[in-house]
Amino acid sequence: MFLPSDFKEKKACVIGLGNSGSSAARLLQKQGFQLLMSDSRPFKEIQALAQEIPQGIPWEADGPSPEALSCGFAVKSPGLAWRSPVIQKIKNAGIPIFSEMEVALSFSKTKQIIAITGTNGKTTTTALTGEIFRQGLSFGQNVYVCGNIGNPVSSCILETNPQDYLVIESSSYQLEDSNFFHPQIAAILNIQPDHIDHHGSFENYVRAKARIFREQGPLDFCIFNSSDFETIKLARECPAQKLFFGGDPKSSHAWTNADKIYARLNLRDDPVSFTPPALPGHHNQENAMAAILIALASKIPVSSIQKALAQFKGVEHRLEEAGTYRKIRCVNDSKATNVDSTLVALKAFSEAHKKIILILGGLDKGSPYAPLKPLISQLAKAVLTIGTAAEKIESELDGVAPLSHCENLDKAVQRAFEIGEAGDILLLSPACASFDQFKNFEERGKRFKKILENYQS
Ligand code: UMA
Repeated sequence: MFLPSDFKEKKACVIGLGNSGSSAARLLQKQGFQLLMSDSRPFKEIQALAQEIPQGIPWEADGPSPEALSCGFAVKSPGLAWRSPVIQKIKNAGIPIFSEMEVALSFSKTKQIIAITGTNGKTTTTALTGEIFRQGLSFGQNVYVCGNIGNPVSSCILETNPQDYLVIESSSYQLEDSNFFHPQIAAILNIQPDHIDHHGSFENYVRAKARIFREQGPLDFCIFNSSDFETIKLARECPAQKLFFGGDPKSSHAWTNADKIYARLNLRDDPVSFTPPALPGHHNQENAMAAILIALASKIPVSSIQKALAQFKGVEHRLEEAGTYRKIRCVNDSKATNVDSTLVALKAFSEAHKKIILILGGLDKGSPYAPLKPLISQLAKAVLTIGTAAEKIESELDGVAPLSHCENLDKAVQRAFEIGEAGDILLLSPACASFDQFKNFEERGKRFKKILENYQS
């Protein structure tokens, strides 16, 4: 456990110059720590990141240097794998390593922590939960939405007060690094194979997810998806009070029926009905069920929950309506960086028989694309491939739908408007990471929306 007082006189080595690293450095600088930031990438590649580094903090490329290896403790960015050479070197030097999230939480004034994980849906559920809390909190209370969603916990932790709430989107990377993380309310939305390259195996990935409830006790809540096999398996080992969504109404705390969500905290209670947000797909109803149960467990008034659900418009880059151009509906799902996420997107358009023009590709993450075959053959008019994964995708999806090798997003969109007709849906849901051609999935999604503007008429 990171106790700031134990390390006050020691120099911190913050590993990784990304979003987490620079936020953690800012936080530690404000707390008076001596610092060195270290990135193992070469200077040329991190020059741009270095511009974000707070003034007065020394940093290095090509790390870790002997200076970094003589620091008193290290703060790890979530994307660095434990078996990466830089982490191994720091470990071998006997330097204690703490995660950005746990270092940040050691400065938290609130213990009211909500954590949401899952292979898919965690960003939407986290954002929706934040909206519900914003509607429902009392005067003087604040909610901070942070974590994997893009604001590191370090970026807001010093603003918190004891009455506030933290709603943390927790990735498997962050959970894997957690040793004392103790959310009062946790939710596991679903678990499908993902990030095997980082964790080494699916089993390790599942074990990382299970850390979300490891420190919980009988006064805490953990929410599980009854229709997700791996999630339900984990529920057996959870020490908190368990709430289930999506199963049989008799044994569930939340379920759907005729476009309504019914929810209750106690199986003996009558359920309250809610209208889910106007977002496509059953998965979004699952996200809403989880957010409603989190809110009920936090005693947020039902009327505030209803209001937030009605106002929620979804999250950028996640099945985001990007406009209609030349009578083709365009949907930006750039956040779909794995096959399962693309499956979720296709299921959201299950009525669109042979109308989907799907852009797939980017940086391959090692999972097979074959699970996409049934839905692609049912729904896709064409598949347009981009990025370094294109050839693998083409060979695995050969014969399922007409395939077009487009190299990049500009060419894919151009091709889509050549073959598309009124009423078609152009869906960017790449099933791949973006790093071969973009900085991140956000840049890919924004680029998609920008390119579409060329097709106004
Ligand atoms: N680096 C090294 N050595 C290495 C590898 C990386 O020095 O061997 C350096 C890189 O050069 C870079 C830094 O580490 O400077 C990157 O650190 P990072 O990968 O932890 O990225 P951050 O910018 O800190 O962003 C992280 C999350 N990224 C990952 O977990 C990969 C962001 O989630 C998160 O929003 C942010 O912290 C704030 O909490 C992104 C993500 O893709 C959205 N997450 C994955 C997902 O959702 O599937 C888990």
